[in-house]
Amino acid sequence: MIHKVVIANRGEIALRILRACKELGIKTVAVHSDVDSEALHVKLADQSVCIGPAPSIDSYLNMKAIISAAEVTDADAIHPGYGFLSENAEFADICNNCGLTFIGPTAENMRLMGDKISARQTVTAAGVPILPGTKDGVANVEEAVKIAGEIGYPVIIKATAGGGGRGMKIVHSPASLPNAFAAARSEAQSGFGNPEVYIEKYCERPRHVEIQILADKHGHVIHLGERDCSIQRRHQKLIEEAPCAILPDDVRKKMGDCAVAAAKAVNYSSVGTIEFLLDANNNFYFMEMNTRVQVEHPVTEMITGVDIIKEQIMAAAGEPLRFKQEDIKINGHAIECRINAEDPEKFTPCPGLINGYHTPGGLGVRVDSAVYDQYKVLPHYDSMIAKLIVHAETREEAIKRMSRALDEYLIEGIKTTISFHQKIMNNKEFIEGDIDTGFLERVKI
Ligand code: MV4
Repeated sequence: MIHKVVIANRGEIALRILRACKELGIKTVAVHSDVDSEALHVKLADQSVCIGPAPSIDSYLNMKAIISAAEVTDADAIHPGYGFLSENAEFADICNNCGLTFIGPTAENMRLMGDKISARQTVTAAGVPILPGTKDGVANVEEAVKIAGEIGYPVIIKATAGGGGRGMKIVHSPASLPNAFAAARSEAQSGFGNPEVYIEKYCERPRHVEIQILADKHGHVIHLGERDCSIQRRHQKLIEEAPCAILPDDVRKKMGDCAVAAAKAVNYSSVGTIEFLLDANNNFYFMEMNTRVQVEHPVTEMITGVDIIKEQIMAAAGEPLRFKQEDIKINGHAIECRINAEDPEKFTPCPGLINGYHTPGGLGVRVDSAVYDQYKVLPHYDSMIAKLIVHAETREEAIKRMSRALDEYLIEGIKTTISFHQKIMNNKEFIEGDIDTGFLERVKI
């Protein structure tokens, strides 16, 4: 078993991991930057180590400092959380070479799924549907024009080394292809250090539906159902829910089976997510795999009762999965609102001192956060300060419960997105479940 974990992250996810470790009887080491010494994850951990100055590149991304923190505290494992080093295959290799258990998938899993072309090829071989597109990278603009003509417009150009929507180009006609192709390659080079791009049929107004995977080191893979993450703005998810309001049971079953097949195809271990696009006719297509625990994992925890972080730690320790697929039952409906320290109209960051704080409570309400009264939200890091999660029997009740909980949530001294979420909970289309990834561009909030 694992005895002591270094939590290589900050904020609510560091706290989430710390809580799972405590319940498992595992000691915790917080690492933190110079400016994070008052952070809750530092206060609640058994030990803490300062790993560098405020900029992430010098602290939360500083591999040497994090490995040293594990060595000086005699820890035997590192949990990377999400973001930062969580999908860095080199870091996973370094952990293993230093005799530390990386609580996540193998470096090989990350490399295979991090390369979007190899991911497409691997899941296709496992029978998972993908959108029509190129099998390999597209080398030049002549080839791009030819392929796009065959697929039919609109098409989307994506970076092989990309992900999460960055650097994508939608192309509606042959005339605009050359410029878009050149721009996509140059953005791929500057953003990911690799200019290679590929082309897919562009799916209009899709829903973003993803399946939570749980896999151990013995070849067992199960899924915990789906989440609908369509409410997003510029590739930043803002609201997630589980299950998806409109997914027919037969499609749900197929999507779950495909996600398990995709994970098995790469011999995956740990928790992970298979992202799909769902079109208006309920056809679904593989988009990418996230080889980490995700921000929105709590909605799945609420409807399955499974502690995803505990399972992830136990899987990393080599324990076989405690559940079979038939043990997983979906119960009710859960919604998560990401509350950011931002201007609720412009979505620009608003760091500063929290001067008055009260969290909502009551049946079916969960707050995952690392802020407190008189806490200073820092400008150096992500602006998400809390996740408000509710659980109820039906979607309708969950929306009402979220609205009630948002009303109770008091955060003074800084601007937050609470009022934005309140408007969504009262939006007719959202209430009717009529959502897709274009929702926030289309609907006047
Ligand atoms: C697409 C797409 C439409 N057609 N691919 C965005 C995130 C990255 N994983 C891929 N993304 C998309 N890929 C095809 N062929 C639309 C998106 C997309 C999107 C997907 C999920 C959630 C929000 C989105 C917002 C804009 C575009």
